[in-house]
Amino acid sequence: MSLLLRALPFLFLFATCSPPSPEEVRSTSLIPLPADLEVQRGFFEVNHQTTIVCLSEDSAAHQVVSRFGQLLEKITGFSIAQQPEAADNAIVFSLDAKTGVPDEGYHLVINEQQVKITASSAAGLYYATQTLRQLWPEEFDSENPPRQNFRWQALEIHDAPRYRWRGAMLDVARHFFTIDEVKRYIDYLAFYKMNVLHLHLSDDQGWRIEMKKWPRLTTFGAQQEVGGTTGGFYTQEQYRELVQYAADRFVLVVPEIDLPGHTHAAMASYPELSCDGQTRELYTGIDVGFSSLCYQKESTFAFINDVVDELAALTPGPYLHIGGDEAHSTPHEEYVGFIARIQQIVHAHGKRMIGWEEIAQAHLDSTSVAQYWSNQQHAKDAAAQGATIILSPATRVYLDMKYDSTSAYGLNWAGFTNVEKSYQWLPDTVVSETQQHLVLGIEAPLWSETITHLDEAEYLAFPRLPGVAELAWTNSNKRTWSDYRQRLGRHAKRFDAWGIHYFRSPEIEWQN
Ligand code: TNX
Repeated sequence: MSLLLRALPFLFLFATCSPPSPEEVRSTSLIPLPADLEVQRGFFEVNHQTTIVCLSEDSAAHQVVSRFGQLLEKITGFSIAQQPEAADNAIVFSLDAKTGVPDEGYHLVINEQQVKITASSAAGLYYATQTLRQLWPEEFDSENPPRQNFRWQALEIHDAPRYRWRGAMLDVARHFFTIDEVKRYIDYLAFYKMNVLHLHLSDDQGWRIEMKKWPRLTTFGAQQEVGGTTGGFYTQEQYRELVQYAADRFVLVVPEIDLPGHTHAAMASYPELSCDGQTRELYTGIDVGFSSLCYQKESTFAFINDVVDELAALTPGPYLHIGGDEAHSTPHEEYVGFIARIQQIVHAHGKRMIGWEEIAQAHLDSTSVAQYWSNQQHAKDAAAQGATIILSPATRVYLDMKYDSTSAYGLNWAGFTNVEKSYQWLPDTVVSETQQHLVLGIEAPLWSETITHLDEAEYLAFPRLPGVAELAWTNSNKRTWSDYRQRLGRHAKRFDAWGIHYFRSPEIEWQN
């Protein structure tokens, strides 16, 4: 049925009666926009007799359902019983690989009797719960929810993501972010159905993850950050906990150790990693491109091997990010040699190598991934080698770019990036049509030269991050800026409920 035909009864309803209910408004304000949404008449009321059902033996599915039940209990104040069988006044989850729902996708039906969710993976069930969260009143998502009944609009949604990589990067090296701050960032990603957190764990200014074999990387190399303030690092135990926290929210943590440039902090900690072997002070400025590990020393590769070994053991996913960007102090021949050897080391640990786009100048295996950020030719060269690609064009999705000349934080080397510019582009046009299958997805980096705490990160990430989530989830031919900006304006209440320090861009009519 065409959209117009489906909408007809409601157009009629609105023409003759009152404006749309808040429930209806929320169901047409989802971000990312679902693949297919049909708003229907009526409501499902969650009350003190509502129950929850999980029709699956799968333990991951049970975890999703239990956590959602706990969340419902917290926001309503009711005790929501779990039942074995579907019934009226129940929220029924079923996991069934045979229903034809795509991986990570879900089918959601809400009517007056029941809420029914079907998926072929636990991830799909989880994304359905994130949709349900966006459908309940904004104030239920605050620290002090009202604890009472609420209603969901009757509707039917068929949904699945366009890209399997829906990522964000946080630079915890230029300025350090605490575990609690990173967890909060993960919460935001999960709410918008993003599934990768890439952590930039080392740079010239600091090394932020404990390495048991190279302890001075953190006992010395993590002490400071940009501007000379106190830095910090994650112990392996804390990092493991973070990885688990993310996994519980279907977010994969991808660690990055930047090599062979952006390594001043490593060389300051261990002078033998540099060619001149000299002692170095920690660096607290924001220049790039001045440091390089020493290619001529075999011990450099023993170091890299140790680091990859410890990181691989901390990483459940298949990817390790090895940086590779802006190695302006590494001669070209050495750079190419570095990437080839690092790729081997990563493989030897059973992982796939990701690097910034410059790695396309080296020989890439088809398991490797190049992260495009500035030079489209690098993306094409990587694809020509059969490597896969992550799209992070700086002019669109670098969340550290200022919105305009008045922005309180951010850089502007890639130009000002307002909300519309960040949203209005076609990811499908970066590489040729025949190479689309090589595009893993989209990632929004947030570099931290100008931001010191989460509230400042929020100013840059909100409201652009939800737009990136939609670019990665929703097909380009379904999206329009005029529709998106309406929906985004209605997320202001949500931001307020969470206490997010978002930028009130004048491009958006904020509805709060
Ligand atoms: C470029 S993009 C960098 C980072 C900076 C960033 C600032 C890339 C791979 N490298 O070192 O932090 O610009 O926007």
